[in-house]
Amino acid sequence: MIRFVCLLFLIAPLYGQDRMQWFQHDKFGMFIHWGPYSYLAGEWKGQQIPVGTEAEWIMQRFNIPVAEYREMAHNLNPVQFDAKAWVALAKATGMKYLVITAKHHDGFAMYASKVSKYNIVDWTPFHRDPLMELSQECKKAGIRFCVYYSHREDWDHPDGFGNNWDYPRQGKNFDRYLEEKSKPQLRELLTNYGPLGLVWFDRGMDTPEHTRQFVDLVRQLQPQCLINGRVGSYGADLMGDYQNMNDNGMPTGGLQEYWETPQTLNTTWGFSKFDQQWKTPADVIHRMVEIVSKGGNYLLNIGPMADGTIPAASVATLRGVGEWMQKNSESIYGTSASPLADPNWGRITVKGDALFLHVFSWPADGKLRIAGLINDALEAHPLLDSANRLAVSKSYGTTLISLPVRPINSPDTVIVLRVNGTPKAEPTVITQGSDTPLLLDYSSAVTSGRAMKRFNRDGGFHIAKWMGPSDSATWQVLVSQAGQYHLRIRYAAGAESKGDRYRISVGHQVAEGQVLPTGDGYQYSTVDLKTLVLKSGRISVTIAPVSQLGHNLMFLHSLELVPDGPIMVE
Ligand code: H79
Repeated sequence: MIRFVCLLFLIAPLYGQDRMQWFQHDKFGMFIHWGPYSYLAGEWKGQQIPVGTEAEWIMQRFNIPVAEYREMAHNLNPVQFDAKAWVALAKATGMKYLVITAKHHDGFAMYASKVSKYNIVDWTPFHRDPLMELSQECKKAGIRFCVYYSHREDWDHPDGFGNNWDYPRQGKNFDRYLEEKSKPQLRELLTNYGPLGLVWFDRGMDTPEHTRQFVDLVRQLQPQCLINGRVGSYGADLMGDYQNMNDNGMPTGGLQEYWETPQTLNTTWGFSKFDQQWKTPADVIHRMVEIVSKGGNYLLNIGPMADGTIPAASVATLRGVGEWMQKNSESIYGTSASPLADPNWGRITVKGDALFLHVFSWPADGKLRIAGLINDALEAHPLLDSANRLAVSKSYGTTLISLPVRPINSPDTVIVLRVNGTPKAEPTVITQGSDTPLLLDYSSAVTSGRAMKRFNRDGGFHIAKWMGPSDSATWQVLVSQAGQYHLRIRYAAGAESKGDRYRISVGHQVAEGQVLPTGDGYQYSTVDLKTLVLKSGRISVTIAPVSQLGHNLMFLHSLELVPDGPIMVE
């Protein structure tokens, strides 16, 4: 029995890894928001959704009665819809997966559902199933077909979350909604459309128990299908396969888990006739490279019109991105995050012993500077001109590359730099200004063991997953002002961590503390630990649990060394 359990432990993470391979490789997906809200296009009885807010929220925003919204939904008739053309556009843009709203918060199903007549086949004159057509075209094109399903929010069902204008909150039986609609529809999607790449849930779930039921349903019907992080209750630990940043969110980097950021092409997800704030191909390429340079995936949205037309401005932008991808995608697919700090001229992606230097702004002196790279440079050339060997040198820890006079492929010219072995960075050293606290947070930490830098789904970042003394985080700190410092720790912790001991070494000095729970979710609070006297000079600071724990020690936000008043010069 014990042996069997051990075997499961060995295999389980491998299974997870295996499932994640395509996701990690592919980087770039198309998100599609399409539903009855697309017909309203941001306007209801003369009232407009302001540019900058979500047009697919129109039912909730204007408290449109269910009866009236249902009546409106009969008008959806996307006669211009062309699954082949949509998939071809995704493919030409370099996107490798496609996620479409099977049901958004308004409760309308964009596929042939037997669970509720409130779906595009039964409710509209269109009588076709766009998800079936898209899934078939995706299969032909080698694009992974995926669905978005809003599993908690439903403004149409009397027991769903969110519609308190038609259905008072007090009378709701949420379990009934889950059993009658949410789970049966998810079951249909997992059964009728072939293998799904992933299911994209939204807005979390109310409890970990309910979340578990959705995770189990996906695992049971399609074990290879990925589950996004928003399946879960936001206060609890991740129960999906990867994290999502907030809508349009961008981390500062350093995350050590699988993640994806959903982003808009203008400022809304569902189509709005008012929103013309389109991103340019350069904007999209720069965002994509930034995301990939930090180890994430980019899920970029289009909001087709009610008739099935994709707005011309979106098509134009995607075509521009596609032209760049056609030539440069080697520097995107299958790459991983750069270990180096963000350079001011662009971003860096990494594959094997190659660094792809994405130059967004051309250095005026023609010299590209890369700080903190430990490896020796072997050779450099533009990705699109491999015969053009560029001179490389190293001086005072900075690698210098002499660039061609002009960019080869604006808005992002890629230079390939080959080095000896896997690219490694000099550790970040935290320095201090005058009388300012030294902040030791996730971004400059080096983690060991199981300790991981993570996103918390409330929009913050922390270090978690420490279970024993070998799971640690370390910072290199340059103290320039000798004197007295207050050591502070900022963290969130659940009840299970109460009394857990942790140890912080600051140079040769040691401080110990015991975890105090901070409540449910990620309610960070700051605790003063100890006053220390520090000399000036370089020290390392390390934190780890004192003993083996059966659970996570804490969600560490940061350590702080706060100078105690004016400081005497040594
Ligand atoms: O599907 C897209 C959004 O509709 C969905 N997620 C992406 C992928 C989403 N669900 N919830 N939220 C986004 C956040 C909710 C924001 C809100 Fe509001 C702020 C809801 C009410 C206030 C923005 C402003 C929307 C309506 C008014």
